[in-house]
Amino acid sequence: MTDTPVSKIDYTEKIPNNIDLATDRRLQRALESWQPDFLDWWRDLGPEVFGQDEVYLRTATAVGRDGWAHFDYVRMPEYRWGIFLAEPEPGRVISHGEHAGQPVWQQVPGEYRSDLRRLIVVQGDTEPASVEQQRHLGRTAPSLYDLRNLFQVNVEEGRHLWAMVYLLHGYFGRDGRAEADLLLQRNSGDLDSPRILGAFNERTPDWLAFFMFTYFTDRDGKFQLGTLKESAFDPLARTCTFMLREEAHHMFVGTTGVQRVLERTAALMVEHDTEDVYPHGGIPLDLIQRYLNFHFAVSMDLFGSELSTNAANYFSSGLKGRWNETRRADDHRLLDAVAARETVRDGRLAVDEVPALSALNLDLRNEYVADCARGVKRWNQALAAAGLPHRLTLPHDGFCRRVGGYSSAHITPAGQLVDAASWDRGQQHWLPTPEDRLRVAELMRPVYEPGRFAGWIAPPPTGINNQPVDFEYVRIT
Ligand code: BYC
Repeated sequence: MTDTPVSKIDYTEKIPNNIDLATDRRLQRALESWQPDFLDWWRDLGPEVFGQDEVYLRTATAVGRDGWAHFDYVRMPEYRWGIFLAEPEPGRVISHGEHAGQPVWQQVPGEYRSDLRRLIVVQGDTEPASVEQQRHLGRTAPSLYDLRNLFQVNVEEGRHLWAMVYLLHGYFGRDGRAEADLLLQRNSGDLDSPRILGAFNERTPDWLAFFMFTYFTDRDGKFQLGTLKESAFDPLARTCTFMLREEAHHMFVGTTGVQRVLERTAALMVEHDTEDVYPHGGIPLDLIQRYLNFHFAVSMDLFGSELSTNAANYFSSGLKGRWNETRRADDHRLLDAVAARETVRDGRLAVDEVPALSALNLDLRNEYVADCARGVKRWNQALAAAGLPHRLTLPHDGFCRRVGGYSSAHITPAGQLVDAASWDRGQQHWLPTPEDRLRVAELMRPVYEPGRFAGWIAPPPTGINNQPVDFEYVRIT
């Protein structure tokens, strides 16, 4: 394995990279033999239909902070998926855990091999899963602008898969190669061979679900990558640092997507003086809230249990840090620290004190919830700007959970513990109903004329890469 990366990305290679792949023949051969399987998977389970169409896409050309991307028309199967790591940080030392202060590792220590592999596999599994979940959405895009954003997200999730496969092939030998093959064999929603984490087996059937997914579920990606970026295993840290740069656009798609839906809904509510905007071609606010509740809850499950010895071990051994680890003003070891955890006790919600080291999934989840709340605040400003008193809210952390301490109880969005009968009665008000799904599906008609937008969503204020909003973002042949 070479440890001397170059910052410029070499596009003359079969697999573009900035890791000097040509000097490591074994790794190069391994990756080149995986590449056709990836392309087969992309053809079979990647975006439907659009193989010959030209899409105005961003491709990474360097890994520095500025000017790292190039925009041009690309046929998606010809997209240059590659392996890009952020620049090495000279003298970087481990930021947390029992090895804090020691130099970071360029190779995988034997004792952490299986834990590290597990983390990389779980991360890698989510990337192709999301592409599979979004496979059909191109048929019903509300505009060429949105269609292009969907494809940008898809090709970059494909690249993030490459990022994890590079680590598996480069550092985990034969079992790493076997895991890389399995990443293409498990599929979202497959009964026999599902994706590893729950949210990645849910459907993303329509564009409202897509925007909620990119807001809530991609945001789990942002926070998990933020902890892996602190890893003592430097190749993983540098890989995740660069992935986070691409991830920012995915956050943008979710935040602005929901915002534009809301703006349109608000405009229709004001224009027709009614909450029932569906007959006027809009998505009603209460339905948007139910989608929000669902996507928030399944994304909260992605953080695992509030108390987790896995999480404690990952932290102590240096494999996974905390969000903003280096900016935290504590000892970065947490041996005596405590944290507050809400739990269900004797039929009530109660807060207790737990060892901080065991509560690291909760620590990350709390950071995530605070970040989610910022978006909701922004969306509510759109409602306020339209002169409406209505507001969206994040449900309680315990709402509709299948993982962790809340999963044994029924908790309403407002945070009330209820019995099974009340839960069953309430569900139709709190979670998308079959009728909601049908109504949204009815509105999902493709609009593929430059500058035109479906009636349920407002146009964005600006285009991509300084192009006008009515730019031909996808040339459909
Ligand atoms: N569904 O000790 P616990 C992204 C399993 S998203 C099913 O509480 P731990 C992206 C768990 O694996 C970011 N199973 O969990 C977004 C464990 O199983 P084992 C993805 C679940 O280990 C959008 C057992 O339950 N990256 O990038 O502390 C588009 C006990 O659990 C679930 C990562 O997640 C679930 N929801 O924490 C594209 C980072 N939750 O080991 C991309 C890497 C838990 O006993 N992963 N389980 O068989 C991790 O750090 C941890 O594995 C987790 C779980 C945070 C996921």
